[in-house]
Amino acid sequence: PPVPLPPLSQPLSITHFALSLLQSSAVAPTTTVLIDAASDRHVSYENFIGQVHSLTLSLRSLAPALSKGHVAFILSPTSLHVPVLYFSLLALGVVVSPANPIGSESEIAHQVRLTRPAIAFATSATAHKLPRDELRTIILLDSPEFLSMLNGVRSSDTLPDFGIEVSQTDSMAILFSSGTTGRVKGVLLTHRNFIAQLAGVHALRREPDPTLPDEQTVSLFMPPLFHVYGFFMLVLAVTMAETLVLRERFDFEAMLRAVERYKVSYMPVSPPLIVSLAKSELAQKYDLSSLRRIGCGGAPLGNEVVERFTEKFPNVEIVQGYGLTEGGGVTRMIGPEESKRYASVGRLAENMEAKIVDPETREALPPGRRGELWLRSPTVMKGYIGDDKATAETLHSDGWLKTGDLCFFDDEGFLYIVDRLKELIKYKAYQVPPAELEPILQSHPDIADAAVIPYPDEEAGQIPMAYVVRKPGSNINEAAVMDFVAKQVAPYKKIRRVSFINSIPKSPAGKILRRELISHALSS
Ligand code: AYL
Repeated sequence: PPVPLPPLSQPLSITHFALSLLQSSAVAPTTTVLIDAASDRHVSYENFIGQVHSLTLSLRSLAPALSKGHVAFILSPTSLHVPVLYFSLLALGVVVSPANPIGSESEIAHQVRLTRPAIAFATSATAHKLPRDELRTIILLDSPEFLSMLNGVRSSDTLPDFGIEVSQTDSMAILFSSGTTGRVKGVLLTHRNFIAQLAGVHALRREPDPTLPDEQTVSLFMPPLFHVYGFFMLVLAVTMAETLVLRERFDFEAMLRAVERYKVSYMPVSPPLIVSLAKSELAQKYDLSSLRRIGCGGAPLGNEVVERFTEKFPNVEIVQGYGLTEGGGVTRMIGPEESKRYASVGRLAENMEAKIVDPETREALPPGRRGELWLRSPTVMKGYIGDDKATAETLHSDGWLKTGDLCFFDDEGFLYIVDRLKELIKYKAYQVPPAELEPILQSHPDIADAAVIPYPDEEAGQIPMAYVVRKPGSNINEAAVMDFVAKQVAPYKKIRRVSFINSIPKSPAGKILRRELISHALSS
């Protein structure tokens, strides 16, 4: 039976909603919820809720006080502590803002300026990247102080309400995305956004699936927990009483070993991992027979890749989903028949409205016609924090969100992603905004002008490519350009291809004509 959306007037944090769904699944409290694959540490449901309970009490009595509406900035690799931290902060109404721990210092400083956190959580490996003078309190997740905050309550089967009234419309998280244009922005999400999404998916996943044996689902988590995909999949997995296997860093062979060791049945991934599984000889060395289903989202998945993968793993079903930070998970596939439609990303999720809009005339188009996908749903963000202009350009007052993706629907409601209209480059499903790299290139004394575009790549999907105009007299080469940028950005944002050109094509208003550069790159 579908889970009804709770009335909007009811105060409810995402933590309390998720745990109430967990309780309705009648899971044994001793069932394992979290496993750290590197150390083989196991945490049971009652210990998890006990840690959340304990940490929430500790955080509430911090001095200086941490209270509802404050922002907590989190800079940590995946660990067993991150889920506990999320659930505790959210129970208190504190807004969580997790950032990529491999970000550069200037990227992180920009994110801290956007979110104005009251507190930051880091690890002894990441803390040095935080701008100390802008942060009153920094707590290290691998410190004895934090461990003692977790251990005040040994185990617990329910979470008290802590006397804090969290409205569903209260802010819940600030995640990072560049949207359709420009630099990284803070995407403000509410508790309601995740509640609506959980209610929708929970309804689907509870439908009996005759192809799956009735046993504990063990999920191995590939997407990072700071990204909307990993963050949401984490909350969902707890809600569904799954066992979650976490790994601090990605390592292909360690991943195969973990699938074998923990009999993993489900993995949410992004396309590059399916490419690796389809191509790698290593996969043959491990017993992966427990694997039933792979969820894939975040970037386009090629047909040939799926065919190759299916030949090699005929018993593993690939269920594609499409989504974006600003709007949550938008589509999904249900069951083996639907998931054979390789070219489609599935049908609309619960509570989601969509239209295909002609980018020029803004006219809504019928099935079969291509245009920009617009979305309206209770999962859509409140806006970009502190950026009314970008919010107004993306989110219309009547609730429609422009995705910047070129798409069409077929007659049966299946969605197909054709291309990306927005500037965004996706390197292995990571966001690379050209607007961040262009000013860096332009700051080089030998560079007169520059533009960055996506270039197709089999393994990564796309790589960032720079078109560079040299200053008169300069003979700066490809390697020097790449090196200059690499020193200033996170590794996934590096420029990996350079071409020199006499001038960057621009519109009369000075906008870079990226389409022209992309056609130029593809034809040469
Ligand atoms: P962001 N196929 C093609 N392109 C995709 C797909 C897909 N399946 N999924 C995402 N994209 C692109 O904010 C598209 O251009 O979130 C989209 O606008 O980092 C952009 O990536 C959004 O990038 C899920 C499944 C959340 C996916 C997600 C969103 C992950 C990416 C929950 O269940």
